Amino acid sequence: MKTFHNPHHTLHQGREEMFRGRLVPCHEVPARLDFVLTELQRRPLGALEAPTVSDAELDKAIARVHSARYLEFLAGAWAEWVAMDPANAQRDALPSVWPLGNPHGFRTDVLPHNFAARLGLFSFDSGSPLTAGTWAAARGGAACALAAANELLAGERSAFALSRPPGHHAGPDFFGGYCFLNNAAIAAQVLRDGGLARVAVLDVDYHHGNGTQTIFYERGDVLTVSIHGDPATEYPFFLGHSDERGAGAGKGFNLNLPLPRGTRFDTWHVALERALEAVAAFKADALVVPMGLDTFEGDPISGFMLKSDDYFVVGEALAGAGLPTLFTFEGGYAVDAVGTNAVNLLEGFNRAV
Ligand code: OKP
Ligand code: ZN
Repeated sequence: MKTFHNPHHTLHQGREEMFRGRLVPCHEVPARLDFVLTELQRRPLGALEAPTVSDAELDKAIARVHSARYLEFLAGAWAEWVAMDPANAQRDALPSVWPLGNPHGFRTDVLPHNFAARLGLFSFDSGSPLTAGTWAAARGGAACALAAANELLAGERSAFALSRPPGHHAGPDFFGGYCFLNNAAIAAQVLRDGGLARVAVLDVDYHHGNGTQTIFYERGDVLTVSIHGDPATEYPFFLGHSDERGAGAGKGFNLNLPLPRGTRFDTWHVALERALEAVAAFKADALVVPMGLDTFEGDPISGFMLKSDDYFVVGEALAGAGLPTLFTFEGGYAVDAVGTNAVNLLEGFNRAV
């Protein structure tokens, strides 16, 4: 399994996020990726390289998933922020006003001139600081996803897109949940555009993959499945319930498997078996796994009880789908365990293929 790592990830380094009524140091830190890299060097799974994709190919892949007005905003946001006040260069931009809109509320069709208003229009929480290097880092992550997808299209059994910031909460035109570009969705779309008829996404992060669900909700060619903390109590709260089954051509092609906070591996594993049954019934040509390691018992912001050794079993079960499989790197905030847990999962996968 080849790993494509994002050499630009440290350019995104948020200072603080709004958390329970105050600003606290960001949970999503560069060290997370460094721990995975170190563990991969200790227990190699295959070649470890930076992606080499052309700017044109990358722009095209990103634009297949995200809207033009969102991308234009994201690419220019930091320059705008600093132009407003040179002192802003020392602080990150955090949204604080949102156009809550359903069904006859605020308008989202008119693009405000005001920067803070657009920052809110294109986001859904105050936990995701936009920094000087956010765009460059996120773009580097999309490049990893694209390179990994190309690897599968070339006939490889698996590939790993190792990047941060994560991606699965980012939607067609919004950021949030530490995510800016949806790497898993970009990879899935590249696989579709490369000729695969059906692609399944199986999200194993603790948090519901709301961005990915929204991107593919009305499509029957990409199955989205997510196992996550019940949104009744867990972030992102407003999506991820079991009655969300897709709409239009996508009806029947979204599956949510919410589990209560405190869930242990035996119960979690039953949900994984159900998820894999759905993937098999869909007759997918490839599998994309947004790999969050925040299901770990030691995770500081999550509530499942998986142990490090359980990730070997998760990897083995995923390999059992028998599909070309692409992993992205999502959550996992018990920083000094995230490398072990990620490589355990991937090693479990490798052993079983
Ligand atoms: C990202 B991923 C809101 C803070 C809530 C957000 C958790 C994002 C998890 N002010 N925390 O799915 O691991
Ligand atoms: Zn998560």
